[in-house]
Formats: sequence, structure tokens, C-alpha cells
Amino acid sequence: MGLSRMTGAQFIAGMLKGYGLTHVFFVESILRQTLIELEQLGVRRILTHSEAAAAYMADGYARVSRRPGVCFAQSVGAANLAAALQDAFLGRSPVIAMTGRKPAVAQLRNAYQEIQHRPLFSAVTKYDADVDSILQLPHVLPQAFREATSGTPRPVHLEVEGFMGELLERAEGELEVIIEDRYRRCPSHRPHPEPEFLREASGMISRAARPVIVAGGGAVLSEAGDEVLELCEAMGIPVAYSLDGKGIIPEDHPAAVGVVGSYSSTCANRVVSGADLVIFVGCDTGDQVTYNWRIPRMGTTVIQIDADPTELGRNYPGTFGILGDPKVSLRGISGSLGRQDRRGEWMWRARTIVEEWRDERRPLTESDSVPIRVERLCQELTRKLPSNAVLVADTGFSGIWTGTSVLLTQRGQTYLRSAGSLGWGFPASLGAKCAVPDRPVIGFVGDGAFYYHLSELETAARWGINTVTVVNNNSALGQCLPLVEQAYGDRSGKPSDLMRFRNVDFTSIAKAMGCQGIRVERPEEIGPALDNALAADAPVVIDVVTDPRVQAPSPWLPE
Ligand SMILES: Cc1ncc(C[n+]2csc(CCOP(=O)(O)OP(=O)(O)O)c2C)c(N)n1
Repeated sequence: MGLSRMTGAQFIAGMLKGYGLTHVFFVESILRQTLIELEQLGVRRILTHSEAAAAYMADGYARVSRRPGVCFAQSVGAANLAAALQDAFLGRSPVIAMTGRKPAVAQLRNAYQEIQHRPLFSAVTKYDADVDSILQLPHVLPQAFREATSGTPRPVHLEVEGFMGELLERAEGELEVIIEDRYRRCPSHRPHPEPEFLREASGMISRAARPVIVAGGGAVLSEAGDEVLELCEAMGIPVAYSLDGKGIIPEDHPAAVGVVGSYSSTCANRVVSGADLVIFVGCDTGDQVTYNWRIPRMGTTVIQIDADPTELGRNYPGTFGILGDPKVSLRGISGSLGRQDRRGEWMWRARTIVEEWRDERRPLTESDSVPIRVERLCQELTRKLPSNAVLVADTGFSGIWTGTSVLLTQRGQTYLRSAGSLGWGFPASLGAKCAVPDRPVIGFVGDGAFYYHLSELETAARWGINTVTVVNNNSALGQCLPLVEQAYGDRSGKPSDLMRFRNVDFTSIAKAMGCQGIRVERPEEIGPALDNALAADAPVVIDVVTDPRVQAPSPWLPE
């Protein structure tokens, strides 16, 4: 190939296409020439109704495909875009964000729409470069892909000269588009652990009486499901997981004990609390998966396997850390295990704890009450979830409900969830569908979450992004309801001002925007609604009227 004369726009477009991008997400007035080039290359240009939605779509695209997702915004949109990268940062998602900036001569002198962007992006990116010369492009653009996909995947930001990036994209240079295949997806590298550490870990596992695996998003990223199962079955080790690790093994497997931590199943918290050895696999040990670092309790023996050395021992001092790709490391541990011990009694005990929790919840999951109980909605969703489905959950109760009450029993199913930003779920589900158009993508959102980006129903209809969105419509910020009432205590006033909405039928909004809508008010209507929505040739909103007083399960904590 070699060098050839091209514009900045041609180079950027060539790189994005070369790295496998099928879609980019943006609000107009940015990189126009690049978008024109991308059209020629067959990349779909998804115009959104806000920069936040563009970032969330790129994020959903990236998380489900483990390939970088790309979003653009013009100068004044940069702050909106940066705000929405928070979820990609927390969710460890390889999003590449590109924005425009007026040239240096316009900076710091009251230029229209212009503020400093670096502070906005510094907290939500791992790499942030200004691109003021076309000669930088062959360095910064490949580096953006390397940074986004290596180590802990996270967002990166490139700020391109010109408020629309136009100065750089019109410039010409002698350039060559070089694609490094390795950085087209995560994990870009699979670091191999030190053998003596694997032997030591195997010894610790053999000696433990009640070991538990807690698998996280890093294990999913590494596609370590088979290796987790192999270790758990060979050695009799129950498997809990973070929300990001949900689906790592089929949840109806006898060793699966559920999501542990604060957004959790009682059974998972009980089993992990009872362990004498906890093996964190690609799991961040943050406050959510450990319920404020109380499960496992400090002092418990911990092995942690992670591809990022800075995670090892971060929250449990004295951790036995193994630096390595989870899949490779687990293979190594299984390979160096001596005596196999099925730990019949411990496995039976873990299983009993799971059965107790499921039995306890059965009256709710099979409830016929109207308004519909969310437990029943989740049960129907479990039954109808296609074997290759992607389930995308918003934050708060939507994370708890889906995490605890929708079971992913098939290896081909994927679970994605908001890392905390209310409103992420719907646009993220659209981005996910763009990345995996042949898989059914189902969003699960509260009405409070859905309101954020309702306008993207029009985007879904315009581009035929045929997702199913299940709205848990309780006309309230349900998770906040009891908390606000509690905060009021005996004081007079109107708590409802803080968390109640009007009763709105989202199906009419969906239809007005060119989508389909199915209103569900009775439990027996849920199954048929899901069947019809999954078969539809359009984006569908299933608006499920539920009881705002029904609270998602609270986390269990030992005495
Ligand atoms: C950006 C943002 N703002 C506020 C919150 C706090 N928050 C978490 S859950 C929640 C209520 C969600 O309501 P809804 O989506 O209707 O779901 P429900 O609780 O009713 O199931 C709020 C306000 C948040 N997580 N993110």
C-alpha cells in the first residue's frame, strides 16, 4: 500500500472502517466530511437526538460486541457527550469519542460556544488527545484503538481542530491507513500468569473447605465461562457473580448461586458470606459486588485473577493476586490441580440455600395480582428470553429486578446493565442491536429511565433498529418512593412531588414515533406480548403497568 495523498476526513473514515466499525453515533455539526466518506464506505451514520444518547448507543454497541464504539459531537456538544461517557468509564467499555474545538487562536477569548474540554473528559477517559495537525492522525487514532481495547477497556477522547473538526478533516497529507487487527476488539492481549502463582493458587483451592468463585465483567470479557465451569465442576466450587458477570455460566446450573453484593440475591450473599476462600475472577471488588466490602468479610482468604495489575488487592488487603487473562489463568489453575474434590456437602449446602430463596419467592414470581408484580414480569421474561438474546437493563431497580429475577440459562444469552446512569438502558439497547442485528435485544427500563431518551424511539424507527423495550411502568421513581417517604418521616408536606409521575401510556408515544406499542395490564398478557414483540418487524415498546409499592429485593447481610 504505502503512503498516499488524502484528507484528514478520508484517513479518519478509512481507519474507522478498517477497524470494523459498522455504525457511528452523533449529533450533526461534527466531522461532516468524514461522515460523507463513511457513507461511501458503507458505515451507517446514526443521527441521534442528543449527544448523551449517541454516547450510550456507542457504549451499548461496544459492550455487546467487545469492539470499540464510536460517537461524535461538535464543540458545544462535548460537555453532553462527556457526561454520558461516565457510564462507559464505570462499565469498562471501549468507546471512542471525537469532538471539535475552535482553533487555538479562538481559545480563552469569549468565543461563541467554546469552553475548555479537557477537564470534562479527564474523569471519564483513559486517553485524551488534541489533534491539531494531520500529521498526528497516524499516531493518535491507532493509539485511541489500542488504549480503548487494552488492559481495562475504557473510553478515549480525541479533540479535532475546528469546532466541527473541519480544519483537520479538510487538511491533506501523505498518509497510510494501517490497521492492527489485535485492537479491533477486547481483550486485545491475553497476558499469561506466572506458573508458580498458579500452583500456589491451586494449593489454596485444594486446601479450602468452602471455596466460592465470584466472576465479574472481566471474566465475561475474557470469555472464561467454560473455564469457570470446568474449575467449579472439577473442584466443587459454587459460582456467584457481579451484575457484569451475570451469564458467565447458565444460571440454572446447580453451582450457580446468583448475583452477589448490594443489587443481589439473598442466596448469593449467604453462600459467599459462608466461604473460607473467595476467588474473584475478572471482578472489580468494588462496593456493589461486595455490598460495601462486607461480603466477603475482611480477613477472608482471597484469590484475585485479573488482567489489570492495578486491580489486584485493591480492596482486600493481603489478596493473593494473579496477573493474567482470566481464561488463560483459570486453565492454568485447572491444569495444575492435583487432587480433585467435589466437596459434596458444601455444594449441597449452597444448592439448598439457592432452592430456599427460589421457594420463598415463588408466590411472587407466579403471582396473578393486578397491578402486575414485577417478580411475575421477570419470570415471564425468563421463560420467553430467546437463547441468543441480549438483555439490557437500566440502573436501580431495573438492575436488581433483572439481576435477581430474570435467569439467563443459555450460553448464547448476554446481559448488559447500566453502571449507574439512569436512562442509559434504552439508547444502549439500540446501540447493542446495531452491533448484533441478528440477535434479539430486549431492554428492561423503569418509566423514570425511559423518559430520558424517549426521543430515540424516532431514531429506532428511522433506522429500523428493532429492539423490544419492556417498560416497568409504575408512574414513579419506584426505588426512591419509600426512601423519600422515610426522609419525610413525620413532617407534613408532599413527598409525591419528589418521585411520582402522571400515568402515561407509552404505547401511544411509541406509535406516534413510528414504533409499535403493546400495553400490558394483566399478568397473562405478558407472555403473548413478548412473543408478538419478538416476532415484530419494528421496534416495540411493551408498556407494563406495575405496582409502585412493590420493592425489589433488599440485600442480605450476615448478623
Ligand atoms: C443520572 C441519575 N440520576 C439519578 C439517579 C438515582 N436513581 C436511581 S434509580 C432511580 C429511580 C428510577 O426510577 P424508574 O426508572 O422509574 O424505575 P423504578 O425504580 O420505578 O423501577 C433514581 C432517581 C441515577 N441513578 N442516575
